[in-house]
Amino acid sequence: LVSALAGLTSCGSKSASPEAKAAFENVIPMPVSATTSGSAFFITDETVIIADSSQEVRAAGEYLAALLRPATGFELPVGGENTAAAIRLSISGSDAQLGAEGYELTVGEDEVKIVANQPAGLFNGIQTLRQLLPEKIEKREKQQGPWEIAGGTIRDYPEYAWRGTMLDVARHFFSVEDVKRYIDLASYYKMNVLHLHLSDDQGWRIEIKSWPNLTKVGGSTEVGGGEGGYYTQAQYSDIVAYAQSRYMTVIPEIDMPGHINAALASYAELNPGLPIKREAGGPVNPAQAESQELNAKPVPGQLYTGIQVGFSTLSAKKEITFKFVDDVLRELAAITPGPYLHIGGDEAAVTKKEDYIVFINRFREMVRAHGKKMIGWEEIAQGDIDSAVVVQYWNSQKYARMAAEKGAKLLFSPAKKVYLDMQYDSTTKLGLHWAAYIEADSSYIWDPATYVEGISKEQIVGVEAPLWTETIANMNDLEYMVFPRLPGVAEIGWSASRSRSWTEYKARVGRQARRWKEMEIDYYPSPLIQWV
Ligand code: TNX
Repeated sequence: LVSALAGLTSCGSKSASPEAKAAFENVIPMPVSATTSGSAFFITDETVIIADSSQEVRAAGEYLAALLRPATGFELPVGGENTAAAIRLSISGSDAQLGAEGYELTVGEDEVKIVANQPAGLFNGIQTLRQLLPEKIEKREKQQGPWEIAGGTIRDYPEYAWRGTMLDVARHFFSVEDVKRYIDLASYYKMNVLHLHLSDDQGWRIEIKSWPNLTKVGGSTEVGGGEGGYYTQAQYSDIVAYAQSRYMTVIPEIDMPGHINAALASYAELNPGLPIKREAGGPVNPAQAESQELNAKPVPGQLYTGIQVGFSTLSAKKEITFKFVDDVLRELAAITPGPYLHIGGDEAAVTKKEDYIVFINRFREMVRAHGKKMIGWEEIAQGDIDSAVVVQYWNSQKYARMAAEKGAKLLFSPAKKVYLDMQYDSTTKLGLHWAAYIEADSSYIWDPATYVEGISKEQIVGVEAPLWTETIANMNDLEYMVFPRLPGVAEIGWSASRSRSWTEYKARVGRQARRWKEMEIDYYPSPLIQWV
């Protein structure tokens, strides 16, 4: 109260405190433009949220109220016109520059206004508003105010349409609650895609009603021999709906024709029965397991809990293979409102090259037949792909260029920069380091538009940071590997490269730690960043 009163000038207008102004200047991802006016707005027990122009705007208002009520203890009713001091959410539709996800946030003395063309823009504006408030706003119990927001204007819209993260729930299973928390953490930084890696050698995590053993057998374990788990279709739909409410699209991945051992262990008839022999020149196991148990040799067709890669394949000779794939893709398409199905396609080291191409081409047809677009890891560039396909670049510039030459769009996930399972340095206990040690600076200092020679910005849909979970078993591990790197990747996707600098960014990210503490995020306190 004292500092709120101190902000009152003689003529009754309120001037912003240095802390509120600092918050205004430290938003991540960095907005396109942000100017402070010198005044301030205070959320009080009289504040109302005006958001009634449509059901979705109303939902955004309710979402905002639910964020603000616990810490402020205020009622914050959501409704229509009112004379009281207000936070007003509205759709204008006439500001082309803002696009589908942009917003304009104006903080005056008596009103906070967020205007956008689409509800997704309002949602993004709300994330910015959260960062303008004192960090204790993130606490779930009532705190002492004042709830000051510095006055000013922020105009903001993203550089890339696709800003995502992948969670590997196959190597270690993560519960529906965990996935929802991850959605909240990623959407806080305006990420809009959640890619779920739903199958791999060690586990099958999505119920397929026509092939029940996939989850019954294939879902029964995980890396290290834990009990694994899977999502029923109803639980998956619950995740999808939760993501939608945060304006995130779920992209489900079934990894094929390699990384398929959990399915082979569930249905013997899918097993090609081949001896394990890698194709000459195929990828080597990148996951250098340190423990013997994790390095255990897989036995074809039996459940596997180690972390070797590149040893399993579907059989292109068996027609049942394609019945299986078609059933899986059909059921998955039916519960996935997003436009994409991810078919994996990586590290098929024991699949013959001619078979691999047959697989990719047939997968592409099936995905199309079920009304979706295909996305796959960079190796699918070898198939007959076109502009309807998205290729996810992770390691090979050659494949990335091959994909671009065929007209495909590229999603950028360079392992050396954005693989969240890579260790920070040689002392990091979790994670792997086959691609690189990736400190906070390295994951931030790169530009998708110039990273691969021969590929320009127009060919890139965006960036995605994958979290592979061979060594990541729970939320604490996850948060430690994800923070502080994920907000940096979110900024690479959102903010123009010309406005980005590590020196400037590291000061902003250092100030986020106070928010992370309130949100109980177990971040890695990188020594490169001054945490304040
Ligand atoms: C490579 S990147 C993989 C994954 C592993 C990861 C470990 C890619 C498409 N495949 O199967 O989990 O390395 O870092």
